[in-house]
Amino acid sequence: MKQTQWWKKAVVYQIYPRSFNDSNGDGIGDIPGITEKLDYLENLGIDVIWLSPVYASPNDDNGYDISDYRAINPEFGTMADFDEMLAQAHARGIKIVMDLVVNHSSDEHEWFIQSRKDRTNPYRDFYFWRDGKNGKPPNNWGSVFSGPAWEFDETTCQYYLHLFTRKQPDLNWENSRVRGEVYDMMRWWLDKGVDGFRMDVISAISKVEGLPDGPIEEGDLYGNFVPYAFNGPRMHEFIREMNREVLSGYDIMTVGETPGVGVEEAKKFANADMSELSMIFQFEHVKLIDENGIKWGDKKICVRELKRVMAKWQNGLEGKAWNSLYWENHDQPRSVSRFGGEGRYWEKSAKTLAVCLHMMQGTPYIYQGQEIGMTNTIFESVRDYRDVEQINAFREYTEELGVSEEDMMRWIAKEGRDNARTPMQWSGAHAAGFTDGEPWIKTNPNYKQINAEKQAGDPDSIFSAYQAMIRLRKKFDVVTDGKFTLLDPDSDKNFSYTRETASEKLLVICSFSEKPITFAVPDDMIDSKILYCNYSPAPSATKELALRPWESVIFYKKRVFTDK
Ligand code: TEU
Ligand code: CA
Repeated sequence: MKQTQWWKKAVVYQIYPRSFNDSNGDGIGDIPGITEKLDYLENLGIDVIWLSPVYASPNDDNGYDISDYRAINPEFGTMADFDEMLAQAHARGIKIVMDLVVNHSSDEHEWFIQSRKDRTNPYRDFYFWRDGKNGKPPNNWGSVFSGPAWEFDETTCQYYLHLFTRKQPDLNWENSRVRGEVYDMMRWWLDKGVDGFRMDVISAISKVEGLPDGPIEEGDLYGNFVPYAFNGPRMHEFIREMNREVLSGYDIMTVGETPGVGVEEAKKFANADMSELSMIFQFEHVKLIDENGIKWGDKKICVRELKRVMAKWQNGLEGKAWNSLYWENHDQPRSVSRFGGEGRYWEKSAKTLAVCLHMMQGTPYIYQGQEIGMTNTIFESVRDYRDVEQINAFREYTEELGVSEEDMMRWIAKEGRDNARTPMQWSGAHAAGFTDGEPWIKTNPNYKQINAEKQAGDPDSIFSAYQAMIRLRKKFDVVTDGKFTLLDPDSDKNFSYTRETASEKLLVICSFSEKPITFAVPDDMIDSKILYCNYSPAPSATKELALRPWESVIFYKKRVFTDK
């Protein structure tokens, strides 16, 4: 199959189905609800939908715990609804990429049900079963969602490994039967016509033999599994095998979710030779807030650091591999709250974040609601939480680690995943127009001010800014192909860069400041043409450019050559 790399020119929109649009009033977003909104997405201009999991699941982690990889969760609809959505999307030229969650399954998957029955069951080795050590788990690893990464099972008196919740047992990729089953299932979806996969924690599928104890920091309850579970010895071997067995047979897009992966590993994962995946999601820019790998705290993001990380990835993969570009997803807080300015500069900063991300090299991702500037929510009580990570972390921090409830409420409001999972704000009607019933999670109280209905027809809206960024990408090849150079790396006030090819050059200037600042336009871009500004009137490209708070400007120039 010829691999056309169409995804280099594409813009992806992520849907978290549970929170997107409810068609039948049960308070849970569903597949017919997505089909209803395809016109909205076509109008936005996106090319691809990445659909968070819609498979059968007991929902311990909202669908990231799958009990049947070939069935649709009845809460979301039927397989016929899925086929209809796929056909309707394709009719509009929109592709659909599925979430592939195969580092682990649900404990209610048939493989695990078999596996836990007895030590000699043919499925036993589909998972990691180990004896305990003196009444304790086999090693000191902690789970991502609090507590130990091991669960004792009385049926056979052994422990099984789960890097995430105890209802998400890790699949044993060392077993070639596991890999064979996964590849079969992938071909089944691809033959149905889906356009690719986003691969959940794919950097964790190879674990170091012997599963050694992880390093443990003072004050920590558990050891860190990262050195032994991420970037494992056989990771690239498995992905290359998957590529040969499955991916190379289709002209699709693949994106690996790869926490813990740096530029060097990424060059293998997303190599231009197409031997592994199309691209990966790196985590460095969204982990800048973490201290010692821990996301709960009061640390602030520094613009200079953000620029350094983004530039490192832009330059590091240049000509060798392909970047993905994202500020948000269903695991991250809202970008306007995290990197921008809520309040007075909400709109300007949301637009500037759009400009800053979409003019970089790579495939941009828009998370549902980002295109209208949805913000972090307000948690009045712990009972508002739905996310297993938040619920467990609140308990662990306040009960075992001596953190005050007040601090933990504040940290979760800042970094918690439920910020991204409040219902999509369609209108100012009941429950933001998301459902006629009671939503499964509270609506962000600001839906009367921030909603899609208000913005979709307004040429000055954040929505229109996203449309404009998508149009620019389609119109100017330099947005896809241009080499990235960061300008003014030491400034904490602006995030600016150029993109250039042999025939075109872009200058992208983004103020990340609430105060007026000035910016020195490089000589060769003085008097260049303006393509976009989030203020009017737009400035012209003079040597000393005065930028208004959170102003963003894009200048463009065709390059002129003289024959030698
Ligand atoms: O996330 C994997 C992951 O390592 C992190 O993004 C992590 O969930 C987050 O940082 C916790 O703060 C993927 C999915 O995107 C996530 O929704 C799932 O919960 C997780 O895998 C398990 O499937
Ligand atoms: Ca529903």
